[in-house]
Amino acid sequence: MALDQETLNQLLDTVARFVRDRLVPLEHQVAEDDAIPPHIVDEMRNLGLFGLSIPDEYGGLGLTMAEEVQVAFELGQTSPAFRSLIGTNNGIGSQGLVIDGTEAQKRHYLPKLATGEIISAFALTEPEAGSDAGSLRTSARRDGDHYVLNGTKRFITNAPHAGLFTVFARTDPASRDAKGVTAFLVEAGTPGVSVGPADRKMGQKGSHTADVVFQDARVPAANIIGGREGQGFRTAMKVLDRGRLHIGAVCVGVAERLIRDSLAYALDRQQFGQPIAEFQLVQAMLADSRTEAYAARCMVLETARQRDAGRDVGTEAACTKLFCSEMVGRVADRAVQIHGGAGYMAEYGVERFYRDVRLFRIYEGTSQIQQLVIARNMIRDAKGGR
Ligand code: COS
Repeated sequence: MALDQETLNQLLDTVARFVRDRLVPLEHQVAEDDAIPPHIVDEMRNLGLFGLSIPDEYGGLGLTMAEEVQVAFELGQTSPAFRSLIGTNNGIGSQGLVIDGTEAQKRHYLPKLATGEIISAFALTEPEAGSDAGSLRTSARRDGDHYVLNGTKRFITNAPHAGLFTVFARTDPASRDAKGVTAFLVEAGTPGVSVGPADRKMGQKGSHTADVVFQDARVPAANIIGGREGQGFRTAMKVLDRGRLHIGAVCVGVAERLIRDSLAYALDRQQFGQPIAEFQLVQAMLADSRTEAYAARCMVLETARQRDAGRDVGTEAACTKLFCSEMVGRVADRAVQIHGGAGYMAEYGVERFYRDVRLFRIYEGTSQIQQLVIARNMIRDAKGGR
């Protein structure tokens, strides 16, 4: 149920202040140390940030999508690594359970995810299965009341911190496509589950990804999300539809931050006897960035409202992810350009954002996958399908 406007405004204001006063001053340190200080993680827990999207009957804030994206606009105003830590519990790590889990599964796990007591991760991608997620090879063989999992998952966000994985594995060995895939809830301590060393990445330092390896890991049959085999791929797609909208909102937040910093710099930096903001070629970059960020914000809000109204927004979520992630790439590029030499230097932080935002065009579906989803849905609709 939607919050009343005053409560929502209070929440947005609290998050904005937390970002400005607590997170922004730590951006450089987090990138240098490749770690978020534990006291900041505790503060995030106390603010309820791990449970934004988890229904209130399971201990979360139960935000609607339209409310959640507004929080994401605020969280986007700082290094994406901070958002990434809470991102999986609110998004891909919990939503499979929220959308398709059984009541018992929800009662068991969601309260701990909502408080951040456990961090969750979404284990879909594999060394040989990225965009073609339906071709995944991790196997789950039935053995009495258990399934035995074998395989490797790759680039799994928050894997080094996770207490719970949503793992997509093939239960039908005869299948090669999406139909034979099942989603399992796998606890990190399960014998046979191991996490590799953290990957070294281009950006988003402080957020960690790693391989997750399953070697004869025995998982109770009761941990199949929703209790039925063969539903896993659909669950993954539903989770990603939602996740793509959230990522779009984060892109808007980052873009707005970069535009603010670029404008402040352009007003301050003097060349040829005046602030560079007075030059029309600089103004054009500021105006293009502002226009695109505004368009992106409107797309996110409209799609979120449509989703809250119960519409299938698979196409619109893909449009939003595509536009917002490409948009923030252009905005970050212009931010570097407006900052000139300073934009290239680490101490100003703009180059860090430039590297950080590159990921948005890749994860939760590349731009090319979004294009493919949009066009396929257009063709399906034209033919009178789903
Ligand atoms: N919501 C619900 N169900 C969906 C769906 C959606 N958005 N999209 C697809 N499905 C269902 C289909 O209806 C189909 O079910 P039926 O067989 O019962 O009809 C099933 O899922 C398989 O769908 P499809 O045939 O479209 O699967 P494909 O293998 O062709 O793959 C793409 C589709 C490419 C869109 C998918 O693999 C994809 O999104 N890849 C990118 C993965 C990704 O984002 N990875 C990032 C890693 S997570 S950070």
